[in-house]
Amino acid sequence: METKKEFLLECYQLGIIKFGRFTLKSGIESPFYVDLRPLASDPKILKSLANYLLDMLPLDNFDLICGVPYAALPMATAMSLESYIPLIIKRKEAKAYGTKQLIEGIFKKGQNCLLVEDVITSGKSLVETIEEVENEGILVSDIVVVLDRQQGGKELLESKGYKVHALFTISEVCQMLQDAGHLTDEELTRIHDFLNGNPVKFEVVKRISYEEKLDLCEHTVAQKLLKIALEKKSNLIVSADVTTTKELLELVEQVGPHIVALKTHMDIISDFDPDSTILPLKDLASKYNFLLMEDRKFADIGNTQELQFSMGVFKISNWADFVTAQVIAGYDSLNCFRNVGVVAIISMSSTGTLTDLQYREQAASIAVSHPNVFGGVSQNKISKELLQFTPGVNLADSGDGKGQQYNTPEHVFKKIETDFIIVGRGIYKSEDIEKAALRYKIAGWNAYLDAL
Ligand code: S5P
Repeated sequence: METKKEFLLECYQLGIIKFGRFTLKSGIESPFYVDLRPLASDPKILKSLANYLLDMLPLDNFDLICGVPYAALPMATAMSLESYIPLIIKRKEAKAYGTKQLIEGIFKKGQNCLLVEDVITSGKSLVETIEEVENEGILVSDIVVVLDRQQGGKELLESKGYKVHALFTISEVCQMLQDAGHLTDEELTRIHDFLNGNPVKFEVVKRISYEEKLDLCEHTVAQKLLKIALEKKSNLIVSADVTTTKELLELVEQVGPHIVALKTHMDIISDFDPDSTILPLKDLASKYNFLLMEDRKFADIGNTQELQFSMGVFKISNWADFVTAQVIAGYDSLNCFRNVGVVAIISMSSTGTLTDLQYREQAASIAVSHPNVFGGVSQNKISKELLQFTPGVNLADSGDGKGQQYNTPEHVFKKIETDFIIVGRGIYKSEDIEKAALRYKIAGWNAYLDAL
């Protein structure tokens, strides 16, 4: 079985929790908004959810299950199917005709009923529901909820002698989402302030423009990239993960006019040849005005990296404008990349990446201080002095089944203030490659403008 965190991330993809600025029914402004109803639209998730909830409970204690209408009805039904505990249904209002009963289904007075609720906030509506169920002669001792918003509900019910079992608390959810790169440090602080009853500051911090970045970033490659971005009104980098020279050059002919840089993994080109692969590529780069980014992700000691960079079949130093490198081997390992720019890998887009907060902070501090480094590949906001590159961008998919996790251009420009999006399969696997490139270019540029 997947971990609770993996399960949460799957649920998150259904859009059950949103971060921003929301006005609640009470008029209060909240930094997050929760709606668990979409969980019922994914049968696999609903079934897992039922089992996660059942696993927390002393099941022998219950004769009946009842969901609080409406969001918890499918959850209670799924739990009943998984546990064989009979379901009863509580109406929102008693029928005005016929039997006038409030509870539908077969039950006897004195039976103990497990109540299921999606979210517990203040707990007041649950108290009312419990009363209505108890008025029918049914006993209630336990309530199971998917999410505890930690706004006093659990305490209120416990003070009345009920046991509340919550699968997740909002703090736990936010921490998991932050670890997975879906929530910034500022958003997390705002949520903690909100939960602690402190005033929440919603000031909208505008992201910095490419013009302002031109003043901040001195590295010549950074300057070139920013100027191309402004000229072409593009922040798109295409990841050309194709495996032959022919495919590579055909791809570039189509995407060239729309990109600021072409990202390659030259070691996957099966017929690589400096003359027939690199020379025409260089020509296309000057024809369409874009830079060449070799995504080699160097990760060795300086001496080995120096050899990998300038020797071997690919002789990257002869043609790349900039390269990616891990910082795992430390500051000095990056000294060998002379005459090119380096983009440091600060965090990764894949599930289970080891680039946690502590790693990211250390990686960023090397990146900011090293003169060869002008940027970082990151899924989180990084220092303004670096150009930020974000892969894992796709308008259609949320993942690839192999660990890749996707975000939209909107998310990465607004939430993590990236400077360049890196798109691979979203473009080169598309039926009309040129159209797809244009679509991502426009989406990226508009998302950048919207974030300003
Ligand atoms: O964290 C990362 C870093 C990189 S550079 N996640 C990534 O996906 N990449 C690269 O971006 C990856 O090696 C691939 O070349 C590209 C993403 O491709 P896509 O097809 O998933 O868009």
